[in-house]
Amino acid sequence: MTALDSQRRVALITGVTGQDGAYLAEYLLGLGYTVHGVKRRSSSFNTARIDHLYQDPHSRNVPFVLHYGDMTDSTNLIRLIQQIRPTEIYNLAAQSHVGVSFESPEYTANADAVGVLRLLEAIRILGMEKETRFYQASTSELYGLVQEVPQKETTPFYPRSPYGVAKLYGYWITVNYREAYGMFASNGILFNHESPIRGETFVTRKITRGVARIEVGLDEALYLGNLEAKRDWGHARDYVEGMHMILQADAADDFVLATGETRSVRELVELAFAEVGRSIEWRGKGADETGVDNKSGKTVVRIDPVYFRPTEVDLLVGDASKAREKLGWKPKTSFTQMVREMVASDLADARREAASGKHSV
Ligand code: NDP
Ligand code: GDR
Repeated sequence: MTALDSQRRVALITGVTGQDGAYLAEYLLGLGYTVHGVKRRSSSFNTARIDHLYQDPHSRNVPFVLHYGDMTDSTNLIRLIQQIRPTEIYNLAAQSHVGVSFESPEYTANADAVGVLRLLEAIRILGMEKETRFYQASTSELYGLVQEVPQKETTPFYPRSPYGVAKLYGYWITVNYREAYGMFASNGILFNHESPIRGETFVTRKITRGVARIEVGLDEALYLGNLEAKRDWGHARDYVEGMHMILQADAADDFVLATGETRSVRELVELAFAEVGRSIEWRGKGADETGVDNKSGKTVVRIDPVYFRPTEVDLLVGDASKAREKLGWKPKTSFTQMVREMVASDLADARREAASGKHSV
């Protein structure tokens, strides 16, 4: 590697059109990186989260470049890495919805497990083991059935979904390539992280968006599944900084990123409604439970069993001491601040939609 090469800061982000991809791309551009992102071909626009990052997509001088690609297509991944010669690869692409993974388990394994292998093999085939650092988006879903609380790097894994099992392969193949070929390949074991650009079907965003739409009069009720599940929810903006820190460490390693606090879905519902001045009274039990808004007396939360999973992860709470001590990483945004930011953003969207008249109640 020449001296000039050692100064190159070129990142390749798979999953750049997703929540974390968008925050990470913005963060790395701010640090002066040239950022290449992989997006999937779609029949409609799928770059809404990153459109603000380039002024003119036709300009040749922008440090942000998008390429078509897919985690299920080895030749495409090899060609992209060969052309771009990234100094850092962030593998964020995945079928990331746990519930959906029960519906599409084979595709989830292909993209989320074998996809990781395809990227690692591409680095090896191209002889870039010493040139490229690799980040794998591992997950607290690896812990699954509770073995230890709080969960840390040494806690045994027991995944509870096709998604979790696919990610388990991704975790271990990353460790294996590090050990077998001396690659700088690290796992970030990230607990749930959310934001105003979180996908609308994950429970946090579904709740904040639902609350906003009920408040504005676009919807009447929010339909949810298991209210008792507990998660350690942080803000995506803080977590992408941790991803970058993981690749700047002296040696490749695996790190938990988490807040250390846990809350139930029920508490999240109550907090989000409180943001618009409503309090919820719970009535009934199980699938017949409802949440009644004390202000209007209307039922605003209902249970739909379709959202229950065949096997559930009941309790996640992470211990990020290793990341704090070795990387200096800690989360900056509180749970309440994050929910407030999400409700405010969804309220603005709902008000725009209501004003445009393009809605059906
Ligand atoms: P999103 O679902 O928001 O984004 C996933 C991204 O992957 C999207 O850009 C999506 O493209 C892309 N993608 C999906 N399948 C393929 C494929 N076959 N080929 C290429 N790209 C594909 O997820 P997040 O941003 O929330 O998460 C990022 C990563 O971190 C994921 O791997 C997720 O599993 C993992 N993770 C997330 C956590 C969280 O709480 N957010 C916690 C721990 C891990 P498109 O936009 O076209 O759908
Ligand atoms: P999770 O996130 O499965 O933790 O995976 P999600 O927000 O989907 O579910 C969290 C918990 O809420 C319960 N729940 C519901 N979930 C959804 N989606 N919709 C509902 O209506 C609903 N009602 C209750 C779920 O059962 C679950 O217990 C996320 C993803 O980002 C993964 O990619 C990532 O790896 C993990 O976080 C860490």
